[in-house]
Amino acid sequence: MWLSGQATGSTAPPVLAGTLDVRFTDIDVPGYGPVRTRTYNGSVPGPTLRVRGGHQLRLTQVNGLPPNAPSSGGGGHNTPHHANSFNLHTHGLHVSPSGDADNVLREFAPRTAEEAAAGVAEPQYVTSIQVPHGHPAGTYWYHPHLHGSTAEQIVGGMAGVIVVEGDVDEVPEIQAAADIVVCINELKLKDGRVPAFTSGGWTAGVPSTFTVNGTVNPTLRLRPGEVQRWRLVAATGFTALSLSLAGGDGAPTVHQIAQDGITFPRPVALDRVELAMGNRADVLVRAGVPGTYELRAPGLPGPLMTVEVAGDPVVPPMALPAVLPAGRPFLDERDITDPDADREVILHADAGVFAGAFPNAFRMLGTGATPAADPGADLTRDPAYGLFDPSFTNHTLRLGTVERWNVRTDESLPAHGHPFHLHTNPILLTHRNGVRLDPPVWHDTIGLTGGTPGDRVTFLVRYDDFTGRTIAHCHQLHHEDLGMMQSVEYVE
Ligand SMILES: [Cu+2]
Repeated sequence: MWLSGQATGSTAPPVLAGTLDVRFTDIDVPGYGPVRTRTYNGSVPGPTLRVRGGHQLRLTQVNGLPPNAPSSGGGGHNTPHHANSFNLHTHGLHVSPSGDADNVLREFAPRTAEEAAAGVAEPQYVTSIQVPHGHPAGTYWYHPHLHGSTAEQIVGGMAGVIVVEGDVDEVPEIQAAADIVVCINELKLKDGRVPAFTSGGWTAGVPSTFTVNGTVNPTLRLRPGEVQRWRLVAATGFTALSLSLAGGDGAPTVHQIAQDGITFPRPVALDRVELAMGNRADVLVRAGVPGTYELRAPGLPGPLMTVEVAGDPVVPPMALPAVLPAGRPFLDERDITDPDADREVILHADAGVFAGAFPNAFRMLGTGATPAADPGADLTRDPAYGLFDPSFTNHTLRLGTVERWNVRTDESLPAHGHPFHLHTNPILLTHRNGVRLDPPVWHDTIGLTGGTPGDRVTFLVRYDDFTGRTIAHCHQLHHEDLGMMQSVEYVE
């Protein structure tokens, strides 16, 4: 086991400690070839971390990357910078965003050139996270989240899965099913390298290579009548996935049992599993007719995974559960603390407005937008308006209150999806384009596709347990690095 539990006395919580070593590594990506990239512990994805509510997760991170280059790209903090600094985000976990916990405002810098030349040891940084008792059991993930370097690092494969174990695992039908992590990484590679992120055209100019658990199109086998539990993780930065199992009428059936780590009240049969960048879905896959099937998504160059149904049938066929231990009670509109104080967020891009290598402005407007540099000037060319400013608080959120947010995209370009992600507290999607979801669905990231300006979602959220400063942002990682991000502060 990579993580080791330590007995720390009768009253202290178990500590799960481990090291994440980050450096450039030569790896082989089966189906692609040799790659030199920044990794966690020499693999893509990084190790899967398994924890339970009440555990403390203590991760020592070594920064073995080369010194940062002097700032390139010609821009300020809303252009890519510090490609060899990172930090750690535990995406979806309801844990503290402060101190040395899930704090994305820290920077884990590498040695300077002078320190490296002098033989100073590689720096180490500790992330220490107390997972609350009763934390929803399910599938989460971790990745670096330093503003300015997030995209370049994640598309090199710096991402891994966190499994929170708990009640849902004890459901007999789920306990009987093989527990399989399906971590989908979207790598941006040219000649086996992630090109330095030096222009706005970078994302379009470099094709995406999709891997599942580090391999292009691996094969997974099920027996007829077998049920497997797949933990689907969209560790992608640019592409939303509309997943289906192709290959004919006999393809395995798919029932979703959780979204973004939070278990549903009952399984939901689906033809497609929609995953925006950052989303997870736990599904029960039941195989029937022998054959070869493919996990596919439109727009991808090939299948993500081949699924072979073969071998002796399981007799009798394995069952699906009828009900599940719902991961979190729903909120409803009667819980809203101040019905006249909805928050509005508009994801808005102004194309071709700046000089230099990054001409597009990816803004977050609406309630609490970052103020314009000059309110009297042309806002479409404003280098500040609606862009991330770490010194400005866009949203002050009071613990114990329930609020409604309306998030809309203005995006006319199909390639520009803008998934909305709030840190620290889960968000309950209640409406898409004014149509109520029944039942509503807990998320941490809600997809809004491009090409349909005016698309909007409504969610409810209660701010619980943790004070501190953190962020809300677009999970298209290029947009986020370019400033499509806001500061939120959770206060008593
Ligand atoms: Cu975006």
